[in-house]
Amino acid sequence: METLYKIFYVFYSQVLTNAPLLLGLVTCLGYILLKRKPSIVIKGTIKTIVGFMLLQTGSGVLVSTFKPVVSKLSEVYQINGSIADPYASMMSTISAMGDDYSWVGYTVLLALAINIVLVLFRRITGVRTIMLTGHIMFQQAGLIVVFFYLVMKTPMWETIIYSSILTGLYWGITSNMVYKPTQAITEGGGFSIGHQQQFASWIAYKIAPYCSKKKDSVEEMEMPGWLHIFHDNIVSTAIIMTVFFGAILLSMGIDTVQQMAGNTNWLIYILQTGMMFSVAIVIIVQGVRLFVAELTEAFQGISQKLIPGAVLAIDCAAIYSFAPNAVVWGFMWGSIGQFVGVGIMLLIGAPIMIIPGFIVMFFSNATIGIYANHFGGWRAAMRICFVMGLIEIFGSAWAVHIISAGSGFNMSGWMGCTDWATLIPAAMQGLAWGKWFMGVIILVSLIYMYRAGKELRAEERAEKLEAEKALSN
Ligand code: ASC
Repeated sequence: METLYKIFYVFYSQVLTNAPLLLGLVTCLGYILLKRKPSIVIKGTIKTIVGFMLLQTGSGVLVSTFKPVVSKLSEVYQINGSIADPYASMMSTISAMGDDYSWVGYTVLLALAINIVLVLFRRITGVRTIMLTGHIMFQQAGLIVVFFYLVMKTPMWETIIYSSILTGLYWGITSNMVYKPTQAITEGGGFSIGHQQQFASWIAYKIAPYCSKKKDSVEEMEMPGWLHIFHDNIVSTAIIMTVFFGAILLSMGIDTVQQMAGNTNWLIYILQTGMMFSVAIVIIVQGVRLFVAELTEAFQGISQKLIPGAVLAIDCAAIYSFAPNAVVWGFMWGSIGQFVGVGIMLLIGAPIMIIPGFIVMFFSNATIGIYANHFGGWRAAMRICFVMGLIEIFGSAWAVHIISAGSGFNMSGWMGCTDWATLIPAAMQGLAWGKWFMGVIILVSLIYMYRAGKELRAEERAEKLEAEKALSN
């Protein structure tokens, strides 16, 4: 067992959590299975790796530029509490579990196996998506494990088994739920999203059509006169984000802004910060275009020959190039929702406070914004993301409360992303009432699978019929 774990440790620390390499290997294997020429295999692998590294560079620019602004905001407004940030939550998990953190490694391994088994039996389960967003998998499995560890106080293997079942079901089912809407957004890209807000994105996809009568997309807004310049998303992002972050920065007072700007003049710093947002989006969009094109084609090799019918579930930013305006729009309204949420908690003197973190503000709401905008237009995206922003704050406080009430341990960070402020705290609350809730979760999952399986079989029959018709013609 020890040796197996060591092998796995090398795999996860060097490959599974290294998304560019992992996806590069997937492209490479896919093209080999499709028996493509070596030049295509090499070209595709490099483009996937470089494309994903570009995406990470863009995300890095965003996080390094805007995280300090959001942190400063909580410092100036003296908000103390748990920070809604995936990496802070990972740190809390590590500090809570100490030497037992290896339980998380076992859980990732077992949960991934469960996810793959669900896909292998896809004609029964209806699940075709495999979660492959390595760094997220560790953050998520960690939080589920820490919940059992601290609140349920279950012994090692019981913790690992319960956590793996929950995590594996979450990965397989939620990424499967957004497969069809993701296909619509990417015009048949052939992949799904496996990140932190698939359930919320699915809710957005379902309710968006009812949220607004007019379905005008934020990508095709009609602008009169000089406002036409907003049609160019590089320009619109730069202007909107300069005004948005300008307002946030100035609300802290010019002295604070000048202090953050260092030797740069505060006004120029605001302008540069706003422009930087656009820079990051351009880099992300460019990177996504590179690797999505390769991965989509190469993965057919795997879904035809290795794991039949499988679909990859990858990082949320993989859909950003398909709707760059919705990214900015969703982020903006989600952050406003979060700020209002914090304001309400301060007003009512809530005993648990949540400090907004930039990663959640941006990636969760931008992603939900794309689904809401695609299926309900910009008004729906605005309304849904605003509400999701509120929920991200209240739901995170709920999660932190469940853990501290059940164990006395204060999580200094919680994930904060939308599913982790809705679905997961709900599951945790049920489990805190009793282990019998595990049965409820499994029952709900089975009902989902029964329906999804039926749908998938019908789809396959239709495809077969069509193929037969084409043959006989
Ligand atoms: C997260 C997280 C990240 C980002 C990234 C978005 O939730 O932990 O590093 O989002 O995956 O591309």
